[in-house]
Amino acid sequence: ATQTTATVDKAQVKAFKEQVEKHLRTTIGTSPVKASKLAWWQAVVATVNEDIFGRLTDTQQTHAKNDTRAVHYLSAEFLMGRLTINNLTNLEKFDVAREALKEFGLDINEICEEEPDMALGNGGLGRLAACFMDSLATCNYPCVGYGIHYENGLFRQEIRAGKQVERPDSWREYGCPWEACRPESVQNIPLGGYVEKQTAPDGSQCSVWHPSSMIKGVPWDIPVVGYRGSSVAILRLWESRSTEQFNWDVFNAGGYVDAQAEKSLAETISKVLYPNDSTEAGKELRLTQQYFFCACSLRDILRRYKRSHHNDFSEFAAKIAIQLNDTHPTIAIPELMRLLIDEEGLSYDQAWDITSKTFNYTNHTLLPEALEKWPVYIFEKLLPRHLELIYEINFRFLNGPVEAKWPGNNEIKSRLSIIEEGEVRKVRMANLCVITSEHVNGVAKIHSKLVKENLFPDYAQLWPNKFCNVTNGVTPRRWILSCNRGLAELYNDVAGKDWPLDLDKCEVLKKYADKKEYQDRFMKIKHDNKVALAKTIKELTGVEVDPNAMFDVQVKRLHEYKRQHLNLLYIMSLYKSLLEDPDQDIVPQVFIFGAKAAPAYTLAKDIIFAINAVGEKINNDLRIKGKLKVVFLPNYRVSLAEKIIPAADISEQISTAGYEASGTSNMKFSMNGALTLGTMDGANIEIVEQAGIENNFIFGLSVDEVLELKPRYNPWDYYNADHDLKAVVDWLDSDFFTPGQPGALSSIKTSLLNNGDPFLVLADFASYKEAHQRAQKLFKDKAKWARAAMINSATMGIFSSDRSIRDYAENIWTLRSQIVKK
Ligand code: DL6
Repeated sequence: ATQTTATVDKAQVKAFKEQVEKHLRTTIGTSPVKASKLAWWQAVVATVNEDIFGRLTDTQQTHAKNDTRAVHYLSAEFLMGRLTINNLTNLEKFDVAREALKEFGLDINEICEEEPDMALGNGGLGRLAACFMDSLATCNYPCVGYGIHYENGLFRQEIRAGKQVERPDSWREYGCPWEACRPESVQNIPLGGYVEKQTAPDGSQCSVWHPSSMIKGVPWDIPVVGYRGSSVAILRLWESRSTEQFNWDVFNAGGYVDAQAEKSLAETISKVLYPNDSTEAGKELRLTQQYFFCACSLRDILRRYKRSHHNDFSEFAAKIAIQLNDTHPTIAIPELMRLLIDEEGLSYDQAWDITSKTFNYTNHTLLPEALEKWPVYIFEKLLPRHLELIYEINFRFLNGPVEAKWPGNNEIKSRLSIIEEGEVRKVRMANLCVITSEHVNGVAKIHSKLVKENLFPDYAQLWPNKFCNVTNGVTPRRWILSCNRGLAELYNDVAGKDWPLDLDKCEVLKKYADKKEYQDRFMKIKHDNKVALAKTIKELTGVEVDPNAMFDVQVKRLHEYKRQHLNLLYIMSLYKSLLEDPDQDIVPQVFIFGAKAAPAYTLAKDIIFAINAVGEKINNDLRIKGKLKVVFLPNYRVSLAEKIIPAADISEQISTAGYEASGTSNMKFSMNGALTLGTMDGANIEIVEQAGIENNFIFGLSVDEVLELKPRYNPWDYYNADHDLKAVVDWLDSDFFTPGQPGALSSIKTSLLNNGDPFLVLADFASYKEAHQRAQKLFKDKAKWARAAMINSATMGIFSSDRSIRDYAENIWTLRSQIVKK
């Protein structure tokens, strides 16, 4: 967050200062002379919390009184990042806090650096959930976010000798001052054991679950402040603890000591976030995590519902909407059925009627390896009663709607069944979601089309109206207002101060896109951000970069489908051409990467190593006169993104078409005036619809072309036909970039040639190179570049997550916005 020139009310500064000092002394137990930066930060948070908690009570009272429908957003991930600057901004107190701290001789940005990122997510999916919480609060929708209070978030990445090393991320080592524990809402969750069939007095059969253990779920609430303090939403995260009854069998057998040892097992459940992005973990612990937080959340939902409706469940679905953020919380479906039938005494039909009107499911990926399937034997062991209910749901589905539509068609039945037959029988979680949910949505237009037509075509025939699209969005409060204060001020001047609530207002900047004065101002903001990022790059990597160079950025999880290796091949070819002709007139460029690889994803880690090795060589090669730099910023995370994105000239969005469901960094980059160099994939398509294809650099195969080419694709054809491409691919095999270690980068070549290049990297290489040439040419024309950057930034209104949330509220959740009364 950079400085603004806004004038600040002196009385407010004085009051804020007094509060901070009071908290420093009475909450933290220190004094201004002795306080560490951490203590100052804690005192600032305590000050801000005074504002937040009052507003939270007002919000909850308003929602309880109105008793309208509320959405419950179930997500295994919430990638919240840091909260201080965002909360100050949303409460419109940032400038006041900055001035108050300045009077203590402190720099607010330095103080806020003390805050650890809440990295409770892997990437896009978790960050989307965080943006949605901000928008739900800002748009005043009744809601609760439910997730897991992981003790360790996504790992901290270190780069040692060019290689990724994973270290634990203990984000609350010294406590998290934003969160409040709520012991009054603790839940006890049963697990394991067996199911006994019993005959009821009326002769009917019923199932009684005898769990073998209980886990305690302790809720931690994190308030999410809406912009201008509108309402305060709650993110409730569950921490697992052992109960005394954790293992009844061991206890009953007199095993006091053994039972204590087993305590740690219960506590393991919320210990760590699985660091897999786009691949299922398939581990027993992972299913236990999913079940644990869903079971806690549903009990919490039922408890609140029953406060005003007692045992009358007729209004349940009218009051409660539950959104499943991907398949991770699918187990909530049989758990709600179980709670309604076994604990509340409803019939199966009544329970199904409620459940199927309550749930909705968002799909975030088409990658087959990410669609969760759980072995039946794991269910038998952990959740035997749930498995029984899943069988029942499946039986009724296959013998009801499927039989009616396709009588006697066993092939279709086996495709649509929740159970996958085979050596290891599996539960297909996505099928359970689709069968149960009222609505199934994808996250960008093209993705939703593929979900309907390619992923679930039979279901779409059965229920065409179930499938819909909600294009993702990002919160402009964090992704412009908080992280790019210079640009925010420009928008204040041209669009008025309400643009963070209505991003369409920014479109007015288009009118100024041809005016030199505004172009200069816009590019000066960008330049200042680049100067700041250059400083960060130097601190983090030791590499000096020139802020006048073109900053070309690819920051996202490392995955073959995202094609960081395509980018790398291009950099190598550029370097090669510079070695051949060091005096050629090219635009100086800095290629900036940030990416974490899943710890077991070897090729992804090899690509990180390759980027670092190539960077090391290029950055130290005096022959190319600094025209090219390559930096890999370690430990990419939300707080680093906030520094990188405002400073980018080029946003690399280069996934194989059809593989990136939406992307959300693409939106953040465009909002901040970067031009997209990308494929027609995910939300890139909608971005260029808004900003104009002529103001971006689109290249590569389209979705249809990829689908057509894939079955007959032969990477060798491209390798043999393109001299430059062949040279750089072969370069990977040498020890040029890894002196003394020949073959250290060969796995990338192998993946491209011998393993079939599943993501068509070589097929898109020539077109990618040509797009870069277009980018360089435009960058040389400062006025034209400024115009294109301004148009990109001005036209991103539809990518505000407020728009996404309104789409969900109107088309999926049927929610009404509630004005919070003080
Ligand atoms: O919808 C949020 C985000 C999309 O923008 C990305 O395109 C997509 O890759 C990501 N999906 C996942 C998949 N994880 N699982 N399962 O993170 O979702």
